[in-house]
Amino acid sequence: MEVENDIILALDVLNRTEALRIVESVSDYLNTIKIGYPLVLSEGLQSITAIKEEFNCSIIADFKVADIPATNRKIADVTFEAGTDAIIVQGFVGDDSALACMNSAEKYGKDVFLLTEMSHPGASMFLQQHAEDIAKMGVDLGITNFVGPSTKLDRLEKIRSVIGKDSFLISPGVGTQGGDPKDTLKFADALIVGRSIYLSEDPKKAVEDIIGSIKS
Ligand code: NUP
Repeated sequence: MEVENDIILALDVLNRTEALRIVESVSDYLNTIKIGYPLVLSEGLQSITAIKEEFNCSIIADFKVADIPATNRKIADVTFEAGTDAIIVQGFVGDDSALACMNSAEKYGKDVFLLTEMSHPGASMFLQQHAEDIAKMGVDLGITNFVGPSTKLDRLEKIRSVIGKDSFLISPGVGTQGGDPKDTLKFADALIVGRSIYLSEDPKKAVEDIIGSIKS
């Protein structure tokens, strides 16, 4: 996936008109948008289709898919039918559940991102202890796209060492959650940034500031 300026916008707004306005304002700089439950549960899966059609951008559906294989397969199929380019899948549910999403992605010619460890403090309670095993499971399955936290760079470095330098690693937690853009890119290929951009009075300027801090 070619992520322009190494920044993925997390579009966690609840209104389609606002979503379109924000994407429009940053479209000179960004070509990859992550859409999750907030927008899709508010405005439907068609909001993915609408944004994709209007801006011709890549869409990553952040559904953190975490069910039994048969249900995962249905979720992934419906998501790809809507025009999504990639889907984020939880690894902790095990290889058969991840494989169901991979099979769907293969059928539609799309991608799976495997979520290894999460960026929030509570992730240290359960998920962190298994993150490297989850990453290893992904490698063994042939997954090449991963998600890891920018808020814990030592953990991000470990995940990178498990998945190897050629895997594609995207990292949420930059900005509002405390992660630093430039430091994160020492280990990740692209940043996921939400509130620091979409809550800004000037989202375009917010993106320019992040690009500036990456280049500084
Ligand atoms: O571990 C994760 N942390 C995280 O924040 C995995 C995620 N997918 N996310 C998502 O990234 C989160 O749901 C939100 O969409 C985005 C971060 O947004 P923000 O903290 O920059 O506003």
